[in-house]
Amino acid sequence: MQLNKEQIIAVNGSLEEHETDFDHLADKLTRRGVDVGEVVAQLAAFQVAIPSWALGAGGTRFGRFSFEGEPGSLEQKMEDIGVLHALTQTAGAVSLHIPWDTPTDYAAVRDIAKQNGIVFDAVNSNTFQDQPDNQFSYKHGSLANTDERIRAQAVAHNLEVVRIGEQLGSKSLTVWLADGTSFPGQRSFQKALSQTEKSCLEIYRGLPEDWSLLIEYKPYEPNFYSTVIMDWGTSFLLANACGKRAYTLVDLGHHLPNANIEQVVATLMSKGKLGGFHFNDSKYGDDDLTVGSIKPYALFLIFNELVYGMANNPQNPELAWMIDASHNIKDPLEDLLQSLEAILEAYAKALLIDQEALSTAQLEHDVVRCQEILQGAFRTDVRPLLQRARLQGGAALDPLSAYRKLGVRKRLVDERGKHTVATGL
Ligand code: PSV
Ligand code: MN
Repeated sequence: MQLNKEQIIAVNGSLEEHETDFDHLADKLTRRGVDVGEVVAQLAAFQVAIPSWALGAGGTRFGRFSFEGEPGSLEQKMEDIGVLHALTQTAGAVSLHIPWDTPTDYAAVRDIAKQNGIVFDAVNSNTFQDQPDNQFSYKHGSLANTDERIRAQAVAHNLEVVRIGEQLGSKSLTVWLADGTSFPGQRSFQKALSQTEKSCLEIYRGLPEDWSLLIEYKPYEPNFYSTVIMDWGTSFLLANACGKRAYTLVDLGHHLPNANIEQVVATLMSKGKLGGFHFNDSKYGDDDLTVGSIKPYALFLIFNELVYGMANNPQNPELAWMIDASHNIKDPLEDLLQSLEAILEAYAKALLIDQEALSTAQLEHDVVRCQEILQGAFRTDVRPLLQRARLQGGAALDPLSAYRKLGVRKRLVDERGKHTVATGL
């Protein structure tokens, strides 16, 4: 299924209310010294990759409730991303997880991507689940395993993922390791870290010259006592050990409670080592909830650091942006539309921060003013700016309501049936 521009324009209907709201906001912001055209252009340019594993229903270890009309193949997943992109003009990339979404027909997948204006972002390896054709099990680890043969199998898998990504135009590999322990004494921390470093180096050395390695971290889960790459510091250390094109990837859900993620972002960017970002939200742990559904102010503060870093830290590469969520009870496409909106809202608000005034207030130790500047931007209703950016690209005024009015889910169920099951967690 593909949505075309005419359908979207028709469903947008009258733009009168939008124009009134936009003009009112633009006047206000212009008086505050904001270059509104520039903010709209930055919003229009912002693209977030959709993970191939998040288009069907997710689940928990207690069960999974299927969602009707789920994409049953990679081609159908690409079509779903095409729908998101047509509605928002923000979802112009896909991030594949291998082997969940190994293409069977590369030409067909490239074709669908082209038709829908989608590029291939980072490819993700999977050494946290055993595969039928694996000689060895990852039950006791992969890149950190005590058994050299298992480490070699895991390294070879990562390089195979790179070969797959090369055929699609990807330029980075994301490694997330489940390696760790559930019980004290189960494994030597120091040996596990040094094995992991060696394995990462082997992967890094096997990358094409224009590729980068993104190293994700997570403090616990599926192991509950320790994780080998537990935090940004460990990831940073491994990235440094690998070389220039290895970076840390921040997943918002991969921190212990109350971690100051905005400071993590600032530290990594100032050292030129923040390579990628996985958006989601959480209340307790790696909950993988809709972006901005629990802590929108924290997301805004993170974007403040990202905006500052993108403008002032040229040593940091362009970031690989991705949503990493699990859609357990909502329609996955609706959930992703909500996440995309929340990301752009936080970005837009961060772009409104008067960085010069903030810097002056900081120099003057005017703490109250510092807070007022941040909260003034946060309290602004920026939705007319998002709407304008979308309209300029031929997307929907209100993507979620357009999705419903166009009856997308019903059409997908009619095409695919009620019982297809998408791959992923
Ligand atoms: C792990 O929790 C993670 O965040 C990694 O990015 C995985 O590749 C992804 O989720 C999917 O399970
Ligand atoms: Mn992630």
